[in-house]
Amino acid sequence: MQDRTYTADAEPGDEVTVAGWVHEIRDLGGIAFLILRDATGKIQIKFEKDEMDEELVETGLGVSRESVVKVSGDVEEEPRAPTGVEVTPESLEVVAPADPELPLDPSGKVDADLSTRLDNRTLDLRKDEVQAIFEIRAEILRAVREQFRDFKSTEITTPKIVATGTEGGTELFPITYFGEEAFMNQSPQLFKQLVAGSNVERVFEIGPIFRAEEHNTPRHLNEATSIDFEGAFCDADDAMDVAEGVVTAAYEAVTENCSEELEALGLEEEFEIPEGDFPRLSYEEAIERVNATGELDEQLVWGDDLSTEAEKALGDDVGGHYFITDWPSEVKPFYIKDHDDDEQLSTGFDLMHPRMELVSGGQREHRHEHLIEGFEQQGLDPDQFEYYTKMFKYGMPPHAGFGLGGERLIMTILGLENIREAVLFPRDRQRLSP
Ligand code: ATP
Ligand code: AMO
Repeated sequence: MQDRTYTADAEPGDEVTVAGWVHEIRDLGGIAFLILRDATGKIQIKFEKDEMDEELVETGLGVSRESVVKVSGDVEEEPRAPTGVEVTPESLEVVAPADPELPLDPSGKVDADLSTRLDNRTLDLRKDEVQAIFEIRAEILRAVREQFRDFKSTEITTPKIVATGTEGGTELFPITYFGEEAFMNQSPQLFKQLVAGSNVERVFEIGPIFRAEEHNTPRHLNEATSIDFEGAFCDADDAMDVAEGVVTAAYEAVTENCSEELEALGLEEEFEIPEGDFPRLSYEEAIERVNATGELDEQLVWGDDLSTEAEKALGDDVGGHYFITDWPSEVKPFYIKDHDDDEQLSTGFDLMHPRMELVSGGQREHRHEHLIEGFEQQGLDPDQFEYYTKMFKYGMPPHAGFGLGGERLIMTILGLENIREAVLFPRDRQRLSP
């Protein structure tokens, strides 16, 4: 709309046409106000009942909240108005009326539970604090992309319909692909390796992953955004450096560019960039440290995965981001390389936020014959993965990488209680629409 002025740009003395949603109507008797909201803010429209055209006053004050209206008039300074200016309307058009029975109150005066909010996302997104999450999400993804570009990585897009799983057979969504069994991809893992093994060398992808997780938790989604990196001639330490750089860049970008959004979320005071040099604990040190907290009913032994309670106890103990390195080979997937001098010990690592795991990664098994053995050890048929393994016969350099959960990053940065708050239209066991 060429003739439209954003509310934030309306200056005293201007003649404007503003368009947006009816946020509130305050009728004080002789005088009444309509607060109009658009993407840039709000503006007060003043109705002086005795001095203005009766039909205009009736239409303006009769319109239901959240209807879309277009108002033309003069902007004047008014210190008592919420933004210091107001518009005296000359004409008002109801562009799209809203049903007076709203399923959700966008002014936020009445709380709604998450499920009602997600069922009515358009109305929910009219709240400043909800919009702030998605503005920050966009800024985080921008900063992450830029950081990867600074690391000389190329953004890639890999298929989401695939023939094989990589992250454990039970978490796959099967689909039918022209009569053949296929799956929604759980991770770009094998594809990013295939590209890093060309002389493109360093790649990243920000894209959806699909996991048929049965459990309903505040930190799992069935469709999530994975932030993946893979670099040729990198080892696990290099990949950890990149992961730390990307996570830190996200915090820095939010601090620098999202002050209004942080304020809308009430976070402007407490927001902090994590201190660099995240500690790197070996798995062995990590389980010893968890056991020493005395928080667990049962002591962890070598080979155990870290339960949610164990992650929490360790997170409280460390008090910030940290890595767990050198996991037992048996708990890591076939593509993770073992240490050359100890094949019980892998190069796999996780990056942890005190509340949850953010990243998994490691150096990859790049030697063809070892890779084939790895499949067999995990009970997988290497023939099914031939499209992947055969490229390891034609000059596959050592390489390493990681996957970072995009929503987990946003959730931990903003202290959100539930991962679903970081997704516009989350997919979980109960939710397939909207
Ligand atoms: P005016 O002389 O501007 O019409 P008023 O005080 O005579 O103002 P009232 O109907 O008595 O008009 O105002 C009721 C309330 O609305 C008062 O608390 C007043 O401060 C407030 N108010 C009046 N005009 C505005 C305005 N343009 N913006 C915000 N608040 C206003
Ligand atoms: P992993 O399976 O650990 O590793 O996934 C990497 C990161 O993705 C996030 N994540 C999820 N977030 C929300 N809901 C889910 N269901 C979900 N599943 C995973 C987590 C997790 O740390 N291919 C390897 C990565 C690699 O080695 O490069 C992989 O997918 O934050």
